[in-house]
Amino acid sequence: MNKKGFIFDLDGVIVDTAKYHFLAWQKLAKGLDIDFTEEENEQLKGVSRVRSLEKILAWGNKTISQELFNDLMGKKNEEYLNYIAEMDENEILPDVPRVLNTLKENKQPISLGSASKNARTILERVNLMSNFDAIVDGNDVTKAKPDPEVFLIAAKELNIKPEDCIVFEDSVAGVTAANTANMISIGIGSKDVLGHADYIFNDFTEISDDFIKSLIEN
Ligand code: B16
Ligand code: MG
Repeated sequence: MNKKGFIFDLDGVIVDTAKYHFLAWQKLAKGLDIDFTEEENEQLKGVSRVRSLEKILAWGNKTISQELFNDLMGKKNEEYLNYIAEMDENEILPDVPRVLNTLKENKQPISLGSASKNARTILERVNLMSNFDAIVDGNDVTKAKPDPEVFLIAAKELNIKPEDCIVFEDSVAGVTAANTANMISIGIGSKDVLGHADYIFNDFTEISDDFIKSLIEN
């Protein structure tokens, strides 16, 4: 049987932690007198913690000391950790377990490819650790999405060529990273946001087992 590398982003693909990132950043931004829109928040999806704060400060035209910057990063993460501490299996997005099972039944290698430094904690909370042959996250990369580094490391760990990898992504930056890595990109979300993906679905309920099998075979 053909072997492809299936790489899953975490936030917004397996679980909806994007909403917790948004809440945590929004609280912090308010404290700095910065307001940002839902549309601007799209630009923070898949983007590293450092880069996210840089963007928020730029939107508010604020410059701060390195010390305060580090302090704010710590505060944001504390806030975010409070949210994820409450997570359990109920937060896994619909039909993600079915797709993971189909891949397992067809003996396909699976990796996580997330920008988050909290990825392992989240996978443990929702009890999905054992589904992954490799986990590549924000602790393993030096360059954040849209740089393809995270996905290229995942391909290497799975021992599959980049052009034989398929990436599930909800973010603009992540789809760009997958395309740059020469992988097939599957956007999970709206066509208006992820128009540059090879395929786009609103969520995993729209992804049939037959479609997964066609990805394996072609
Ligand atoms: P952390 P993903 C990304 O995860 C999030 O989409 C992004 O909003 C966040 O800033 C980034 O992880 C870093 O997360 O602060 O937990 O290290 O979508 O790549 O799984
Ligand atoms: Mg994401």
